[in-house]
Amino acid sequence: MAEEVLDYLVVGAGPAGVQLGQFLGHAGHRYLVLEAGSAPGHFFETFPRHRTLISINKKHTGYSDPELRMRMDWNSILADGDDDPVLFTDYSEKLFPDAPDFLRYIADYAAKHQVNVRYDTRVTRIRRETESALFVLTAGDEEFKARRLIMATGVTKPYIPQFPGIELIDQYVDVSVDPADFTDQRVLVLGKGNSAFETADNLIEQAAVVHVGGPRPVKLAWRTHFVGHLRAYNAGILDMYQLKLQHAILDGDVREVRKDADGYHVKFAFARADEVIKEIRYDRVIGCTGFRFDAELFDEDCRPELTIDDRFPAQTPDWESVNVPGLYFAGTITQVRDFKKATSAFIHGFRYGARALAKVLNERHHGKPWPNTELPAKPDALTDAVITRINRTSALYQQFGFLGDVVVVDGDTARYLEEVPVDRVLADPPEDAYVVTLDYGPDHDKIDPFDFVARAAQDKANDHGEGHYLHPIVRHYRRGELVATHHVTENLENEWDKEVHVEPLTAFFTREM
Ligand SMILES: Cc1cc2nc3c(=O)[nH]c(=O)nc-3n(C[C@@H](O)[C@@H](O)[C@H](O)COP(=O)(O)OP(=O)(O)OC[C@H]3O[C@@H](n4cnc5c(N)ncnc54)[C@H](O)[C@@H]3O)c2cc1C
Repeated sequence: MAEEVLDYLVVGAGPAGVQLGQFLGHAGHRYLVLEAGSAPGHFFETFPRHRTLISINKKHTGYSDPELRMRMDWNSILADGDDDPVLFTDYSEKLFPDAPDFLRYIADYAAKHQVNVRYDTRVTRIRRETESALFVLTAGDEEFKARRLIMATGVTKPYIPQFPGIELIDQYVDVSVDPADFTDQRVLVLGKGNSAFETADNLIEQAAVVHVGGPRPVKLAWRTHFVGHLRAYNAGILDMYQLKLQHAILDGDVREVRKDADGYHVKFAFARADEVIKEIRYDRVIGCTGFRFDAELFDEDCRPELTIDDRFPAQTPDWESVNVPGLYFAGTITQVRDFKKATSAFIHGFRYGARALAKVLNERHHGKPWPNTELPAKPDALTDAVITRINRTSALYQQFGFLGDVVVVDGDTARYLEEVPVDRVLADPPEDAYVVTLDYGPDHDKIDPFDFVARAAQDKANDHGEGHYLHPIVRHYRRGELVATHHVTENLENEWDKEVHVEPLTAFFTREM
């Protein structure tokens, strides 16, 4: 192996690395996935700690179209050229499934597709040869070489904020998950992401007081539409807070933690109240402050630049490192591209990102253009193509505003390209192009989700208006400049095939062409 030079090395056999392996293999590239664990999906052997996935597994949809079913199946990964895919919905009946079911699923996927993974192989150093620019990865006493490297390592290190006493507190990664260990205790959970609320939710019956604290106010997923914000599923503590049942949410920063025989003494600076800093006593403090990418493996001369508090690798619209050519990223670490907006942090988002990355690699390194179909550059033909896609696509539905279909017009013909990152299109814009996305309207996260007056856009032609809820948007760009936007009106059941959807769209294309 030492002397073999591969087209691609992929580090990590989580859902992203395994799926990418399948795509690379199917395209005929020479690749190898290196995985520290003994089986695929190693992350899910430990996480989520409370063993329930937050990704929806809606098995019963009433849809027969497999593409539509994927809109409700957030855990299956994709496979290129497979008409009979392995689907997670066959592994669990539960809407919020158990992590061990995902492990069974991903092992079967990897076996079915014979994904080329070397298990029990932890990469400890990544360097780049000066002359050849090859990536050289060290694992144990072996070296692996490739022209290109794809990091699909997930978030491997806890992100730990710094304040005096941080070393005294428990951490999400290894704290007890048995509520009995917290009976009648006062517990502070630090952080306001899903791991914090998952931890708090697990304790609300048994602990006397649970405070969830962090600098930013709680954001509700059903308002922001971001899956990583607080989900109704974990919101029991919010209910108890609002009903004055001891548990509470605190907005502010921990300044210091001290520990003595009486427990933990936490100096908490409240963000909103005038009391500013208050010392509160707890029996336990648990840090649930998120995770980050580990760049320490890389030698300094090929270490990727980091962003967002140094938590993630900075990436171009091609998922390439901004400072290390040939180094790409896949999986949850691609969430920097649509941070806290769309779904690249989660399987149901990055599975489409990984599929698009495979197309990017084919285009950039193997001379294969982005797959496209040709159609007449006529309003009716464009309308037909767009209406057909928006009524089926799962990729644009999940990766709202981030992936788009692109119609490139050139004289009498047009080319239709599916699922291109919107920022990639705009980075190198064609002369004349339409970008089709599904998206929420502007300020959608500022509107009360239960204010039905504000959301009355449904099924009214709103050529000039903007729906708040998920709906198709067609934007016309000339040489990268936005010249016109059309909103296809909202529909309760996401069926955009009525006259009210089709006719205004045709009129839009007629005006613009
Ligand atoms: C607490 C928590 C709960 C989550 N729950 C969900 C959920 O329910 N649904 C969902 O869609 N997303 C969830 N996520 C988001 C995300 O973690 C998962 O979608 C998924 O694990 C990401 O897949 P991945 O392939 O990018 O990375 P991972 O699944 O983390 O896979 C990375 C792989 O790389 C391997 N690896 C790392 N470093 C090395 C190395 N140096 N050498 C060799 N191998 C290495 C690891 O062993 C691992 O197998 C959660 C995240 C957190 C933090």
